[in-house]
Order: sequence, then C-alpha cells, then structure tokens
Amino acid sequence: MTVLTRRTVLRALAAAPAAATVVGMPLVARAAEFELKYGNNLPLTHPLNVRAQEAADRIRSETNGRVDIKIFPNNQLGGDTDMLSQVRNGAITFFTPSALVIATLVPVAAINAVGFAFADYDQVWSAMDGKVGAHVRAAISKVNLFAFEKMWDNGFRQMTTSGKPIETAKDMDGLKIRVPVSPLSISMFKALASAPASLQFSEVYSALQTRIVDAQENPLPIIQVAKLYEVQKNCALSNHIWDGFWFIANGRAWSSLPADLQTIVSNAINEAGVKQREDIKALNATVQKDLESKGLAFNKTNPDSFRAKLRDGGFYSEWKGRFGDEAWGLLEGAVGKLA
Ligand code: X2X
Repeated sequence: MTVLTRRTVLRALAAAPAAATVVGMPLVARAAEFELKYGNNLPLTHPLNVRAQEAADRIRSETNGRVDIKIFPNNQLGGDTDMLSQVRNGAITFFTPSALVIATLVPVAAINAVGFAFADYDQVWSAMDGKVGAHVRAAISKVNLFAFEKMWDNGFRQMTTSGKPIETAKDMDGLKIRVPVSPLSISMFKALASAPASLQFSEVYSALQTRIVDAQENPLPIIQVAKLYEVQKNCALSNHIWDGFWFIANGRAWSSLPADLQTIVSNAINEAGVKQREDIKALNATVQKDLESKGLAFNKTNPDSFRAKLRDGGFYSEWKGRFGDEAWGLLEGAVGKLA
C-alpha cells in the first residue's frame, strides 16, 4: 500500500511539469505587449458590447496575443464625463461616447443630433460614412483623439414618461426630462419648452425611480437593456434625434501602436461596428413588442408640431450658427433643407 501510494505521488509530481512543458503554458500568464482598456456606458447585453467583445477576441488572435483589449462595460470605470477624461489622459485607450457626449469636447460632433434631421437609416449611414462623418472625425483628431471610421449605432431616440403620454409638442411644456450631458440636448428640450436636466447615463435609472425626473429619451434597445421600462409607463415614438457612438482611441496610445497592429485593430473594430448596426436593425423589428409585453405603452407622434416649435424657438438658426456653414451645409446636403 505504502509503495503504491508513493509511486502514485511520484508519478503525479513527475507528470505535472511535463504536462505544462508540452502545452507550453507558463505558470503565470504573460502580459500582452499592449494591454488596452476600453470603457463604455452600456450593459453587457447591448449589441455594442457583444460585438466589441468579438472584435477584442479577433484582435487577440490575429495579433498572436500582442494586443489584448479588456472591456469595462456598464460605467464600471465611471460615467460618461469620467470616461471622456480618462480616454483623453490615457488612463483608458478606448471609449465609445455618443455623439451627444463627445460634443462637450468637440462641439461639431453633435451635428447628427439636430432635431428631426434624418428621415431614415439610408440617410444616416450615407451621411456618417460620407462627408458629415469625415468632417466630425477631422474635428475629433484635433483634440488628440482618434475616431475609427465606422460609427456604431445607438438609434433614433424616443421619449418615455412616467406620467401622461406625449402626443404633440404641447405635451412637452414643463416636462422634467433627463437628457445626456450635452449642450444640444439641453437647447433642444428648452426650445420645446420642457425642463431638461443633464445626467450621465449611469444615473438615469435611479433618477427615474426616485422621480428626480419624470421622463427620459433614448432609443428602444437602450430602454430594453437598461430596463427603463420598469420605471416608465409611456413611450412616444418621436424619432427626434438620431444618435450613434464614436469608437475613439487616445491619440498617443493609438499612434504608438505599430502600423501592422493598427491595421488589425481598425479592421476588426470597423467590421464589428458594421455588424452592430445590423444587430440594432434586427432588434428594432422586435423590441417594441417586447417592451409592450413588459408594460410600456406606445403611441406614435407626428413630427410637425415638434419641428414648428423648434423653428419658432430659434433652435435651427441657433445651431446653424454654432455648427457653422460648412458643417450645416454638409448635413443639409445629406438630408435636404432644414427648417
Ligand atoms: O446616455 C444616454 O442616454 C445614451 C446611452 O443614449 C448615450 O450614451 C447618449
């Protein structure tokens, strides 16, 4: 018995290092040459995180482990404003701010969010993959951030309330509505005569739950993954803003990546972005039914009364001036004359 036990133990001891050698696994995992952090504000279940994880896996394998991107979803590293300063100072390498949010730093980035500018996704992608997007990316590069070519989809924003439904622009009067930390959103909802409050996305659920605000506005997939239907009753299909995420990188970190690695990373991220757009498109076909089954009531709205109120409130002329003739001209080139 003793002999057998000893022999078993000895065999096991001998086998362990041998097995490790055969598999070639060091006992302590070696750090990748480029360990890069990516932070975002969305739950793991959102297509943005699903596709970003795919891209990170692809990048690790195509660079033979040299580039390892670790994702910190769901505001783990702080809210939008925090992550924006982290990507600027290099504490994180990647961030996906909404156009509304990066506009606090690069004002022209909010150009796609002009109220009721886009009629549909064909107009959106031809503008953002074309001249409007190129104009914004050039402006982003001036603050030492690198924006990947393909914007990711957030969606057409819709309004939800805990009180009565929003049927026409009149129902906006005095409405306490949460908007992102974004000068354009504040200006737009003020022009609609409501009482907007800027809050980071990380604060939205609890602000609705505790009734600090009565309403919010977001694309339906966000309302779904962030479970905002638990704290809201009605949803007006207003399509008032089309919003997307810029996938951005810290400029210094990006330019210190060797060119061959840059190519692998940007191909993977841009291709994941295009797939993410398709995911949102597919989701758009089913999300309303799902939200209805969870108790959210829907109504359609006609954009005319909203547009008229924005026009009369000076919203379009103000933002034409703030964006400048060049950017405004590019937007009108894509969507037609605005107000
Ligand atoms: O904060 C929001 O509302 C969100 C998730 O849509 C953005 O990131 C702008």
